[in-house]
Amino acid sequence: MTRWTINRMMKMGATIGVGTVPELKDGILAGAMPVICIAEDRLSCEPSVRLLLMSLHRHCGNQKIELFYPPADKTFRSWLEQFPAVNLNATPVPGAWGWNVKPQAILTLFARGYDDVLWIDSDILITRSFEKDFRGLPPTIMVLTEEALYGAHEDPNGLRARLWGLRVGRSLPFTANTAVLRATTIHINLLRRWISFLEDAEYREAQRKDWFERPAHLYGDQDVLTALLASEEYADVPVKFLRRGKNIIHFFGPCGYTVSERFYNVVYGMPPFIHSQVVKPWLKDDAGELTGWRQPFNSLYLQLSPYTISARKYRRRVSDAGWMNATSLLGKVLRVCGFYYPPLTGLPLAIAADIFSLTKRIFANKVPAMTADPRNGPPLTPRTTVQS
Ligand SMILES: [Mn+2]
Repeated sequence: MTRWTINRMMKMGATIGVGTVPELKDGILAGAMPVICIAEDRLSCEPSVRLLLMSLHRHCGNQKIELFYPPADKTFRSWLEQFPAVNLNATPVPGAWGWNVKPQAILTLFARGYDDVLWIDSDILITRSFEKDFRGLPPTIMVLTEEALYGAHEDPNGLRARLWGLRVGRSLPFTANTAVLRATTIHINLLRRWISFLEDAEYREAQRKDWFERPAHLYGDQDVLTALLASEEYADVPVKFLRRGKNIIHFFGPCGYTVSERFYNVVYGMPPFIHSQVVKPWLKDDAGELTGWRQPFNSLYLQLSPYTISARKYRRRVSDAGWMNATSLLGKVLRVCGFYYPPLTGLPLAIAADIFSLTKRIFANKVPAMTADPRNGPPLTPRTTVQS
């Protein structure tokens, strides 16, 4: 990237708040890495926070990390001393509520003088360095991940923007999943707008309902960001999607780790991020919540989770590693047959799940597709600001 390109990008940059363009520019030219931001407010999720920090340290060395973790006690604080690059904030993120914490946390760090932030969900495990994906990245680019492969994977013709009543400026190739999210001070205006939408009464009301009762644009915070990025106002924000399988595994449900993703990983190696989306194996109650006719399948599949298999590397460094064990004989057998190698453990189940979902798709194509009524939105004018 040339200095000319950066100057041009800076001219394109929208609202700049705290943090100055020259500083940001110097950082990018120097190939600086964004500061990593992690926030968790549940004591029950401390096992995943510890695993994330251990795996970050193992693969990314002394990368600067800002951790928001209000339940931090004396034991946690002394354990944390082995990671000098981690700054503990034992206070809640200002203005955050429930899951809705990401834009607030990132803006808090901007206010402290950081200008380039990489949010990582606390339910992610790092398997290798991801520096090459972020070092020296143009500051205009927002990095997100492709949503997990399930019903909400797509955002056809700016569906979420239309449901919010926004004019559609582009159609994103997938719904944005914000488990990994890079933003710079150039995106301050967008982040503030994201917060204002999260404060919307309709959104807040929807969060009190079950997932299946919520409309697509009110599922969660990432659906709101998807709507904004597809809207005319923010259609010029360049977006880079980290791809499912290649850059991240969203282990969620039977399609959480497909056969093609597994083959890709066998050939090219594991992606740097493994996301234990929705079901958290370290929470005993969560694993027990699996119900219905798919329960035995899902329970077995969870024992073969790439997150859990990869977490086993750290089992001697955690106080309770019991949840990392397989709970059934079949689970143990499949782990051994797969050589405890994440792409292979669970492969037989992934084949079955892929065949099932393919069959479902073939039958679904025979009935008219269900589409939401657009409340608003002109014909699409596709833009070319999405990279993947
Ligand atoms: Mn998550």
